[in-house]
Amino acid sequence: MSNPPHGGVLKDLLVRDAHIQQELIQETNTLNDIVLTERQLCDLELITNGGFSPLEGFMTEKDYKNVVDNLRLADGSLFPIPITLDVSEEDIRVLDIKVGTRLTLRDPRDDVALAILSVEDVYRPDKTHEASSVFGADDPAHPSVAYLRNKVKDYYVGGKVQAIQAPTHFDYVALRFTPAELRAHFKKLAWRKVVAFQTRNPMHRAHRELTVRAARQRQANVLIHPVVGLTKPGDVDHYTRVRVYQALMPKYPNGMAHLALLPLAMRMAGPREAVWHAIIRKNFGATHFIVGRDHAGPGKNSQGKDFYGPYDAQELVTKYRDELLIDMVPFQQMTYLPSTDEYCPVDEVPAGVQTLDISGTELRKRLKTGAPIPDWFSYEAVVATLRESYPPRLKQGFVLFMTGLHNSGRNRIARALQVTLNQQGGRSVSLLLGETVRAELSAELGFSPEDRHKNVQRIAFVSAELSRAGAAVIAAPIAPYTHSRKAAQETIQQHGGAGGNFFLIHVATPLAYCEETDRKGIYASARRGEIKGFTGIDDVYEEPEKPDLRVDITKQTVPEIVHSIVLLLETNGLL
Ligand code: PPS
Repeated sequence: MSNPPHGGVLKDLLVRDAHIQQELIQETNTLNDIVLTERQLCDLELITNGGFSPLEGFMTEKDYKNVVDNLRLADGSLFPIPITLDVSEEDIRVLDIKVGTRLTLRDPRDDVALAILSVEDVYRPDKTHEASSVFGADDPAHPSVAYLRNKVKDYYVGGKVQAIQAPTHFDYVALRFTPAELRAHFKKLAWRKVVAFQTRNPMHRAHRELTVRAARQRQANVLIHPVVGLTKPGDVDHYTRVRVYQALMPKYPNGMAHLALLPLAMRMAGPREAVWHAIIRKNFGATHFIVGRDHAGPGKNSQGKDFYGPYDAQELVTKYRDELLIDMVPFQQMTYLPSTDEYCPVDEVPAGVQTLDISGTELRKRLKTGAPIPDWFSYEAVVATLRESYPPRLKQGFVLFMTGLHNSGRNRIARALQVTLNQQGGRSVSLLLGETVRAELSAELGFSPEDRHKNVQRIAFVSAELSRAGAAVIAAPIAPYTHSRKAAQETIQQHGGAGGNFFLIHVATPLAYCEETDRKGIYASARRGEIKGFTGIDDVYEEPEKPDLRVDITKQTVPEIVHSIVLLLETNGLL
């Protein structure tokens, strides 16, 4: 028998409202729409499938205030995190949002109508108070405080929802279970005790040992219940993580453990989040819940200190144990004992016994350099999966972004470099010369500041896509403006794949030389005013202040310059 849901009744709105689905769909044609944000979408999925029972919608002001101040809904039920639907003043006006309005809530990915909200109130939250009460400090170093300040709109709309359908997922569909489905699954397997394990990270041997230990202690089965909604920015993407979990599952004794994905938008609220996680796991039918060290902690605050104490989460869950009715299995950090080849909680290590650990930072470093990751730390299949997503630097793509005046030697260097990198092999090499891009991608653009900016951003977009696929990209536009180069750098670092390898090379050949040696006479035309807004003549070239490399063909030969770029790549572990 699964654990009863929080509040006693599973609020599976999808099942409850299935019989009126057609009427609701009809009604959406007559209503205004709110297209949900990614976070609201995650929240709605768990509201409608009962993961957030006893919630039946987004919180009204009364519930919200009580949750923020007392971790309770207005009716007194324990609920530690505000689940709110934020809208702007303009939304309120344009969508005519007021008490009694019905609104269609739509999936931002495919525009499908997922639910209808009946507005009970519209209110302006005190975000500063929310930040300090819920997250412990109004400190933007906390990702949810930053989110609250920068992304959350100024008003909240409270009200119950009627479910039309669950969001459609295309990834790992077979691993996604609603609370009702998971409960049915446990029943089918005759699992009476289920210890749930929450994670937003890849799992290694320590996690397998910890969960098996928990199962042994409580004579229970294990539910691996990782979050695949929104986690902390910078986390390993969920595609990679799920492949890791899939690689790990066969390491459990047959029939001991089950993997199910949770579409939760985490808030990284530490202790409050742990209580929330416990409630959610209870709704999914678990009887036990593992709370480890620094559960759902967001890391350091702006003073460089941890936001929460390492065991604050365990303490808060303990405080509410009588209401939670899901047993916490507290855990200390696990550590490896080489002498006996086993894992053990740090507080149980016998005196004088040697221990081994690999920190997250060290693991990332080893993945980056391709250095070995020992068997005692992880499993071959897990490491292989991670290495696929985090190729060592030798296999990562990169972008060499060469900026400089017309006829500065940019194109000659870029072509020579293309040949050198092709000779080296190992990566596909893409050359994006200014003139090629102008002909193939930006044919309709001119040379106004706006058009030049657009042109450079298109180059950045293509470079990032190629680099993410592992290519060596040589981009060589004039790119005369600092802000354009900066934006290009950001795009490539964020979207250019593992490493986000971007190098700015300033071809700093002096204008006089560029002009003197310009056989095609373009500078001469510009001087005569036949070409307007020409870089270096009557349009600015803003010199990069801190390029990764500055070269000049009046001081070095092209082979020397190419060699200095090769050395730059080598120094960065890319060749
Ligand atoms: S930008 O500013 O980065 O968008 O310029 P880019 O696309 O690299 O310029 C490509 C070539 O266009 C020729 N051209 C001009 N350059 C600068 N200013 C003006 N007004 C202009 N009009 C045409 C220029 O010769 C560039 O050629 P390369 O050989 O790439 O330097």
